[in-house]
Amino acid sequence: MHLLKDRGFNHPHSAEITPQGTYLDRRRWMQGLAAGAALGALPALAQSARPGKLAPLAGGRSGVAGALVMDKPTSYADASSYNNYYEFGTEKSDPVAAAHALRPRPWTVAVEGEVKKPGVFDLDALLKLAPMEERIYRLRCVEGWAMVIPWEGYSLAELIKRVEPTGNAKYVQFVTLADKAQMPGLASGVLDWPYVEGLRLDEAMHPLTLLAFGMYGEVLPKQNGAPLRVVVPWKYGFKSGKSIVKLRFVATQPKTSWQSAAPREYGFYSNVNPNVDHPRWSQASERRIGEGGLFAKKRPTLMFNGYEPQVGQMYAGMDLGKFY
Ligand SMILES: Nc1nc2c(c(=O)[nH]1)N[C@H]1C(S)=C(S)[C@@H](COP(=O)(O)O)O[C@H]1N2
Ligand SMILES: [Mo]
Repeated sequence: MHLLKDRGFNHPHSAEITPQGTYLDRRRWMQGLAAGAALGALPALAQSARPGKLAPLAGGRSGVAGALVMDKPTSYADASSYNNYYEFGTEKSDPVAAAHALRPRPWTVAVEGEVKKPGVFDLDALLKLAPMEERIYRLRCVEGWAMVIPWEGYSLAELIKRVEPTGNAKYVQFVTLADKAQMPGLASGVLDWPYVEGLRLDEAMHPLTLLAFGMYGEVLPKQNGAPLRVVVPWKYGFKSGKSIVKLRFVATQPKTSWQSAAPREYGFYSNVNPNVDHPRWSQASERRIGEGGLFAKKRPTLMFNGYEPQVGQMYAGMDLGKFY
């Protein structure tokens, strides 16, 4: 209940808001990408008219290679109610129930470490830093389920270029919000807080690495990482940190929360790979959320989550079993 009330929070300024007509046209195009477009368009349009929807946040279709997968998007209802966001609890249904306490404004992102131009960026400045694009990405959770989500944002490289990493910058650490007043899950010791993640600099600069502010043509719901998050589509979902407050450019491989919690299970790279199993389960196949119930057929997991043509070269010569 509180979720519906919560959806009206004041997020983008009017300049960022696209007239609803434009949004609907874009939505039709998006749905047209999916197989069975005529059928698919109906639920999406009905959904866009639901009460209490978030503020529109449109992006032009991305020209980045691989940024628009043809798969049918997961329903907004599933993508915004089946979440991993441990700061709000460890059950899939916890974030949607508890994230109302998150305050996505005012918000700043600090950039520090090995950069020539460190600083603190306000959310409003970040929203205008580069043109928003729509990206339709597969998101694969390490637990074995997957979704297809249309995001709005721009390549993280746009921000990285502006802060000018020094020659010593080899990695980026992402630090996410940890505030007990807003996040009931911090009372649990399940992970080291704040939730931290990291990428090698070339991974962070890859055009597919997205700094996302919205999804499904609206600002990000709190449970999906408002007001901004990273999305790295060829890696397991936990690499895509939500509600980012700091980027640290560093010389050595930074600590990540999941690696600290279970180093044998969660490596720094965590590229989606059907041939490298999790120690406790196979990664050879996956289940798409929203596809039939218990009897839905699993799908084979794709190397690099299907983004091998775009990202495979970054790992040439690496033993992916060792660098899992
Ligand atoms: N701060 C933070 N970011 C996080 C997580 C988290 O618990 N805390 N969970 C990760 C995991 S395991 C996944 S699968 C994705 C889920 O993103 P979604 O809920 O938007 O689908 O967010 C990732 N980002
Ligand atoms: Mo995940």
